[in-house]
Amino acid sequence: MRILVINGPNLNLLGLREPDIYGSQDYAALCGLLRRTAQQDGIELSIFQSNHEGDIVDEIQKAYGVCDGIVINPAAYTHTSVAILDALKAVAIPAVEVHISDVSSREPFRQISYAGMACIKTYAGLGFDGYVQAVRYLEKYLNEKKN
Ligand code: CA2
Repeated sequence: MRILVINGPNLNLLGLREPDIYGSQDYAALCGLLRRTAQQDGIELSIFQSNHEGDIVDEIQKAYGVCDGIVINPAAYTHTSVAILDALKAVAIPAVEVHISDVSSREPFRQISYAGMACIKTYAGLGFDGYVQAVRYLEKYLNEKKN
């Protein structure tokens, strides 16, 4: 099983500021957690981060026919990007949306998620653990689909 994790703009700076919202661990710690999860579960996992909308669209397109599932935190593009929504719909790879913070209790402009409209599930407000839960949800979903 191959799962691709995509992180959007500024998530590479995790740990630098706003620890009350995003925690104090850095991006390398998030990648380490994801790699350990993949090793424990015996899955192939790749991680991609970009600050550029088009690069995220390209990565989603490249996953077509290669990856079984996508975990995506589009960060600020969550609330603006129809292009990422369309790419997720175009490849039709089961995708799970993750947000470190509880976006539902934040500013009004964070209440819309375009990418979420193409996702089978959303985890928000669970910190880094939301990514682990998203990977595990996808594993279960894909295994059940196989049988
Ligand atoms: O809660 C999340 O995971 C978000 O996707 C994070 C985005 C935000 O725009 C979304 O509304 C919710 C922002 C990521 C910015 O990360 C930072 C990294 C270092 C310092 C400050 C912010």
